Amino acid sequence: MPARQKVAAGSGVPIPVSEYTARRVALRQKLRNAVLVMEGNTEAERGELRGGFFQEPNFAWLSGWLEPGAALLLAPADEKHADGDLLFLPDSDATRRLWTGPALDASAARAAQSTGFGDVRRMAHWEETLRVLASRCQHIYCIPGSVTEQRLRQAFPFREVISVQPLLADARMRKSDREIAAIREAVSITIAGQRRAWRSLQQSSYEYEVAADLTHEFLRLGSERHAFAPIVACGANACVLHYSRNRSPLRKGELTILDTGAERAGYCGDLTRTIPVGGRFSKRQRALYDAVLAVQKAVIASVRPGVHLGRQIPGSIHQQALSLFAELPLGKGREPLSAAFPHGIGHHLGIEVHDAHEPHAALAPGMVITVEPGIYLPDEGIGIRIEDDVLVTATGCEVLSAALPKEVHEIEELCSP
Ligand SMILES: [Mn+2]
Repeated sequence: MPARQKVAAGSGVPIPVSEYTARRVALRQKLRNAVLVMEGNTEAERGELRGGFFQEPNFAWLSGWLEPGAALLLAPADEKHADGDLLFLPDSDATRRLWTGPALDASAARAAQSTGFGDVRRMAHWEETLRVLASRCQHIYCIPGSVTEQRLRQAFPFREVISVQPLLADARMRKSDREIAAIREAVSITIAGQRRAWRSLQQSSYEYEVAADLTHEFLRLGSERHAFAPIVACGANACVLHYSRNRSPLRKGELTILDTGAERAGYCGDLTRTIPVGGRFSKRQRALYDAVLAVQKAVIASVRPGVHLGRQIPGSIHQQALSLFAELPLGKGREPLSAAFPHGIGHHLGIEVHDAHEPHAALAPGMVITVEPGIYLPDEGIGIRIEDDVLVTATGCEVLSAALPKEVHEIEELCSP
């Protein structure tokens, strides 16, 4: 194992407010006679006592504003709506300061400058401004399924309320250089956590001890939190795809799936390795592992602009993985492994671990996806998944997590006592 990696405190890759402004400018150009209405999460939402306040991801992506109780309005980028880049903030009164600390509000002299919005107003002016903007536009865009959507339908029965999701997903799929830099950091911390977890797996008695070491390594290296509940799944537990109880004993000779991701500067990593407890693969485990690895490498070699990810799309990398598994009759009764591959080949990665995406969009440069074939044989107590994070480039792809070994001999070497 290498010496512990050092990361200076606070050396994240914050996205500057100018980039958030640019995101809104680009979106406003697509609004066409519609106003976009979005409310951030409030403190009452999302169980913040357990996990801390968490901003609604679309709101965070579009505003960079991570405090509760805010809202925004965007109008089309035309002459009629030159003033259409508005952030609304709750007043920072004595009660708010007592419970949540000092926060910028609309009365601050540099509110617009420090948030990058054209105009920052008090939340008290929200309803009135919304009415004015909505009266000028034919449609209202919002996040489907949100409380905002219900309220808009009641307040504006003669306006068409439509989903902004396709527009946002289209923009969010293509990562900027700064977003890619943040993902690289998240991936690098995730790699450090994986390496530590492999070692921990050989010294621990329970899955949760490994999860604890993983968490320690992530936070120590400056990750804000887990991108998702870490999966440490030994033996048959590995066949439960989103297993995260992590309460079972580790049994020597069984394979353990470690599926985990650090969040860094708001962006996620997501890596899976399958590691034997005791550090050695059995012959059967090795044959299955090498099959999954071969499929994963073949799929990664196909990732390039123009290729599709989706399960249903003919010729997609998902279908490629399925047909490769179909040629591998490695089930207990020599059935093809395709029957043991139940989930998608991967997903987009960004500020959310399963990031916003348009299901029918082809891959394009700047997109970041995971490639994670897996097979699950509960009768044998074997689940195997191998997952890397991959950046689509102009000519192919770059494996952002290439520094984390995945060959059997490398794993056995690194896990040997
Ligand atoms: Mn994943």
